[in-house]
Amino acid sequence: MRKLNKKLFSILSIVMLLLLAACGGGNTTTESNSNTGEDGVLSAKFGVISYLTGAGAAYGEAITNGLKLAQQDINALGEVNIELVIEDSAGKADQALNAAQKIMSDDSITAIIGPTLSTEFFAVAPEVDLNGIPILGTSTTVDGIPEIGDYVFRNAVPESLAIPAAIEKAVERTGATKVAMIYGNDDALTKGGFEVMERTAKEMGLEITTIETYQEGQSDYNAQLTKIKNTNPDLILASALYNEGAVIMDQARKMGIEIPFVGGNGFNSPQAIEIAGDAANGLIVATPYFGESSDPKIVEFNEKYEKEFGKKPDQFAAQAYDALFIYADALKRAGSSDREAFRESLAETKDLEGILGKFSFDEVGDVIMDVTVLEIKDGKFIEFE
Ligand code: 1QQ
Repeated sequence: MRKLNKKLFSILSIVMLLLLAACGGGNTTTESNSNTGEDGVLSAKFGVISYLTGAGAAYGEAITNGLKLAQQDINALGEVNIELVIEDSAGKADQALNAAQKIMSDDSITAIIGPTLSTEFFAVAPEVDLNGIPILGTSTTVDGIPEIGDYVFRNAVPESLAIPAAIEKAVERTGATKVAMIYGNDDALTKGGFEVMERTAKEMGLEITTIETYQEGQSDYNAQLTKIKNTNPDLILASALYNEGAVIMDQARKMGIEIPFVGGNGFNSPQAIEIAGDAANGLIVATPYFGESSDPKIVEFNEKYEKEFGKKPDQFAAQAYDALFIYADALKRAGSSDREAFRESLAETKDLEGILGKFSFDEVGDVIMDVTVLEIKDGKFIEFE
């Protein structure tokens, strides 16, 4: 409803502007930040807020690398020219908001990408939305993100789509009936992921043996894991970012807990293997990006990324890469870097072919994606058959 009202409002504003222009109403151009270079190529600046320093910095590194690679590829096509203004949020909501304020005060910036964590995004997006600046989350997976407002979009796989797929496959394959749960109770993603896990477990009639919680940056999980071990579950559902999740798995294996873990989006990172080593074996996640896929688009993306950055991409890099193509496509169709025109055409994104498949926004600015369930085996993410 709110969307409709806003849409009506913006249509009326455009009609008013056209009328004023027709009446010779003076200074009525809407192209405050519309930009066409000497070469005739439409250009736009996008602000990026990313988790680049701190314990989860590998998320932000993958995202900004994905964006930079897409920027090169888009600019090389010569249809539009994109400039990125990148700010570090350090994974902190207050720092993300400072970065957003800096970006919002620059009238030459058309739209924003990020921040990385849902916790940060929930702090930033309502402000950005109020200021009429389009914002797109490439990694923010919690329920309710696009519903923040008309200027808010995401191309990240929703937790409510990925987690049930992972749990269903894990249960189907292991025959599990009893699950223990653990999650971080001070982060939007880990809490949101937990809610989806609990709902799914209940819907599937699984017995929940215990629900344990931890806090950001915790290093000792002995108490929680002892409790889990004593309840003798078949599976552990863990809603964690990689930095805590990998430590939990490492300590669990050291305590002799060998059962599989099912994680949400936060756990789907090569960093889980990097940090936990062999202890990460047995982690099951669902993802829209499978690195070992033989899909030529994925193979080409992997090669380009590895050549540029000397390491393999992950889901976060792939989603960010597609995100900038979504922005470039909206910019082309808008024919202007004006924020309002850009928002209108962004909302109309339809069947855009990305490396993660065909992309459209639904009417709230959310996305439906196909996911593949993966497990870590012998230190590698492989398809979970
Ligand atoms: C969120 C996430 C994180 C794992 C992004 C890095 O999905 O906070 O929504």
